Amino acid sequence: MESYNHEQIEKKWQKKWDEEKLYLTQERADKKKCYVLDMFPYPSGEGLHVGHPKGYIATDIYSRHKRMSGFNVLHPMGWDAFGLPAENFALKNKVHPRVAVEKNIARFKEQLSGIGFSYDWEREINTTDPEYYKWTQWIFLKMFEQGLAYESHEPINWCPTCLTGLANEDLEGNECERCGTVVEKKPIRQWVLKITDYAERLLEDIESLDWPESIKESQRNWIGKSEGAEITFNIKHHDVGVRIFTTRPDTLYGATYIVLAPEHELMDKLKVEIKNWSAVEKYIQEASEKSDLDRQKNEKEKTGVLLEGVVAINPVNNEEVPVFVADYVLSGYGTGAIMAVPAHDERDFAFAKEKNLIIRGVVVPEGNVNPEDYELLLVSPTSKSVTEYILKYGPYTGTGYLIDSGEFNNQKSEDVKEKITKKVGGEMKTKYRLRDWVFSRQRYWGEPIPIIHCEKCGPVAVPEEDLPVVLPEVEHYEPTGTGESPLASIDSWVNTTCPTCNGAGKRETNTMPQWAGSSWYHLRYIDPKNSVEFADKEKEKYWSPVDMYVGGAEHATRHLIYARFWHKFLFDIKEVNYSEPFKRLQHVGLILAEDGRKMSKRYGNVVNPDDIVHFYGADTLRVYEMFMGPFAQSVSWNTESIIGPRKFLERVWRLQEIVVEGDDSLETILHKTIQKVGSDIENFAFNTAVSQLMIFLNEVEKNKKIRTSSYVAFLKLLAPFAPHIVEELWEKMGNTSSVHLEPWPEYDASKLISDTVSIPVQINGKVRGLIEADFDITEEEVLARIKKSATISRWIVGDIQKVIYVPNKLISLVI
Ligand code: ANZ
Ligand code: ZN
Repeated sequence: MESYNHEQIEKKWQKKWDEEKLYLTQERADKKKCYVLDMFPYPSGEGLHVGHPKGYIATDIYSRHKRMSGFNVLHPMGWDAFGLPAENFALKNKVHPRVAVEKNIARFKEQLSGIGFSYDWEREINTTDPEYYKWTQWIFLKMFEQGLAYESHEPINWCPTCLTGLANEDLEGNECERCGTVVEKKPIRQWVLKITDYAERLLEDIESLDWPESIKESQRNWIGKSEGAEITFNIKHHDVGVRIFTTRPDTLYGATYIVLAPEHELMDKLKVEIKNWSAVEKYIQEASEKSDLDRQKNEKEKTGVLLEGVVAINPVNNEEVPVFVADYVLSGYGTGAIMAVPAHDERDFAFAKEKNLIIRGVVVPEGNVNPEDYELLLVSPTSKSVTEYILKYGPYTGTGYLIDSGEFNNQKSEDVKEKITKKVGGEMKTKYRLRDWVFSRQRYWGEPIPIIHCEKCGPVAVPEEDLPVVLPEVEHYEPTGTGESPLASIDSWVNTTCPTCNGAGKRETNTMPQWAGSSWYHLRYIDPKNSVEFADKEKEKYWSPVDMYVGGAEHATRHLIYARFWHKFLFDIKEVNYSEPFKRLQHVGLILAEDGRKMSKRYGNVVNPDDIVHFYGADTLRVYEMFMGPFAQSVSWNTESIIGPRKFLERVWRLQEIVVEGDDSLETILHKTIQKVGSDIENFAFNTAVSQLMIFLNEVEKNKKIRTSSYVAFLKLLAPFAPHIVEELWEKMGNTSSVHLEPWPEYDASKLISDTVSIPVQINGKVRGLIEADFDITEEEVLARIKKSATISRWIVGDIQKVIYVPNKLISLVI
C-alpha cells in the first residue's frame, strides 16, 4: 500500500470536482432546499490566516451533510469589496482600489480553493461590480421613494483620520472602528436612512429567530426601547416650556430641578434671561469637546451650571424648580431635557449632592429594606424619613408605593404612571436608542448615491433605466477632508441635467457606506445573473430565508441589524416573501495566535493556511479546526497539536487493509456513531463529532477488522470533514461516482443500546449500591464516583486490595 500523499490526492480531487462541476446548485423545486451562507469576506491585502476558514469549514461540513441527506443546497461565496478597509489598503499601497481588490480576490480565491470547499462558484458575487451595485442603488431609490432616505444636517460622528462621517454602528465606544481615532461631532450634509421606523419590528421579531441568545440580547440593547412619558415644565414669565422625557412619571412629585443638554435649542432662546451667560457658554463649549460616551460614564463626577434667572414650574404641584445645564443629559436621546428626581435616580442623586439640591423621596419600597430602618421607613413613612433613608443608603430606584404625592398617595408606582402623565397634560411615549443610519461617506470607494440635485426640484432620483450610476475614474481618490468626496472634483461627471425639469443638475458626490452591499447580498446569490430584477420572485420564494448563517459575533449590531432592516423594507414593498433574512445563525469563535493574541501582521504571529495545507494537508487542517474546541469559543492555534488529526487520517488511510467480508461485531458502535455524528453536525458540535469518529476508529483497530458495509458507512460519515482523502479511498474501492453524492447513512435505533448504564458496586462480594453513568464510563471514573457517594463509600473500611471492573456491567472491590 502506498503511503498517504495528501498533496497529490487533494490537488487531484479539487481539479476533478471543479471540472465535473460537482457542487453546482440545481434549481429543483421538487427537492427540499437548504441555504447555507457564510458572512462574505472583504478581500484584504493580507490574505487569509488560519482563523478565517474556521467558519467556512463548518458551513462546508454542514452543506455536505445536508446534500447527502437529500437536500438541495445553496452554498455560495462572494466578496464584500467596497468601503474603508479596501480603500485604506489601496491608499497605503498606492494602487487604485479596483486593482487592489481584483488582486486580493484572486489571492483569497486561490487560498480558499486549496481547502476544498464545496462552493458553487458560478454564483460568485462582488459588491463592487456595477451589475451588482445597480441593485444596491435601486433599493436605495425605493427607500427614497418611500421617504425612508432623507437629507439631514445634524451633527454626526466624523473621523478626523478617515476624513469621513460615520454611523453610530461604525464606532467602538467613541473611536472609529476602522482606525481607532477618537471621533468628533461635525455638522455636515448627509444622507440618512430611517431605520428608526423599523425599530419596533426589528425588536419584536428577534423572538422568532433561532440565533444565539447573546446576539439577540445585543440587538435588543442596541435598539434600546424605553417606555415613558413626555411632560412639559413651563418657564416662569416665559411663553416657552421645556419638554422632558422620563421613564418614571410616577416620581413627578419628587422632581426638584430640571436639566437641559448643553446643545438644547432653548439655550439660545433663553440667552437674554440667563444672568450668568458667560459661565454657561463656557460650559457648553467644554461639553462639545467631550464624547457622548465620556459624558455618560457613571463613575464620572457630575458637572453642570445653574441657569441664573431662569425658573421652571413643576406642573404637578406648581412648585418653582431651578434649571441647570449639565452634560450628563445627552441631546440625542429623548427630548434632550430631563426632570431630575435625585431620590430615585443615581445620576440625579450624585448631581444633587454635588450641588446641594433638594432630595425628596416619593416612592417607598415594599419590603426588603434594611431591618434597622424598618421603622424609619415603613411605619408611617414621610418624605422626610424616606429622604433620610436615601441619604444613608443612596437613591431607591425600584418601584413601590407613593407618598407625598397628593391624590396618588399609597398607590403603586406602576399604576400611576399614566394617571400622573394625564393629569399634567403629558403624553405616554416610547423611545428607542437606535438612531437613523447615517448613510453617506465622503470617500471614493463606494457605490455612488443615485441622486441628482436640482435648484428647482431639489434632490431627484436617477431614473431606474439609468442605473447603475457607475463610479467614475478619478485622478485623486484620497479623501479631501473638506466634507466632500473626491468625486466632487470631476466636473464632467458632477454636472448633468435634472431628470425632472431638464434644467442643470449636479450629481450627489457622496458614496454609500461599506455596509450597503452586504445588506442584501443574501438575495443576490439566489439569482446572481438576473439583469431585470435583483432576483426572480419564484426563486426567491424557494430559496429564502437563509437556513444557516455563520459569521463573527462582532457583526451583532452592525451588519445583522442593517440586513434585517433592508430585508424588512423589501418585504413591505412586496419584493421578497419573508420578513426575516436569516432563520438560524451560529457565531464562530475566533482562532487566536499561539501567543493568545489576535492573529495580525502587526504582531507577527500569523499562521498562513497555505503552509498548513502544504505540510499537513487541507483535510488535516479541516479536522483540526473542527476538533479544537466548541465552535463558538475562542481557541488558540497550536501547530504541534495538528499532529493528532494528521495521525488520525493516516490511520484512516490504513483501514483499507483490514476491510473484510462477514461479521465485524462493530454494529453497536457504528450505529451510535452514525447517530452522533449526524446530530452533532446539525447542532454545530463538530468537535464531539470528530471525537466520535476517533472513538470508532479506535474500536476498529482493536477489532483488527472492519466489514465492507461498516467501512462504507464510516467513509461517508467522514466525507464532510475530510472530503479529499475519503474521495480517494472511495475510488479505491472501485466506485466511479463521487462519495459526496452518496446518501447519508441511516442508523437503526434498535441497534443502539441505551446511552446510560447502571453499574452494581460489589464490596467484598455484596452489592452495596448502583452507579448511574454514561455508557463506556472508565474504571477510574467509576471509582471516583464511588468515593463521592456517601452511601456506598461508607462500606469501604480500610484499603482497597483489588478492583475488578467489567465495563458497563459490574465493579467489584475487595477490601
Ligand atoms: C426622571 C426619572 C426618575 C428618571 C427616576 C429615572 C428614574 P432609559 O431607560 O435609558 O430610556 N433621561 C431622559 N432623557 C435623557 C437624556 N437625553 N440624557 C440623559 N438622561 C436622560 O432612561 C430614561 C431615563 O433617563 C429618564 O427617566 C430620564 O431620567 C433619563 F427615578 O426621568 B428619568
Ligand atoms: Zn429640476
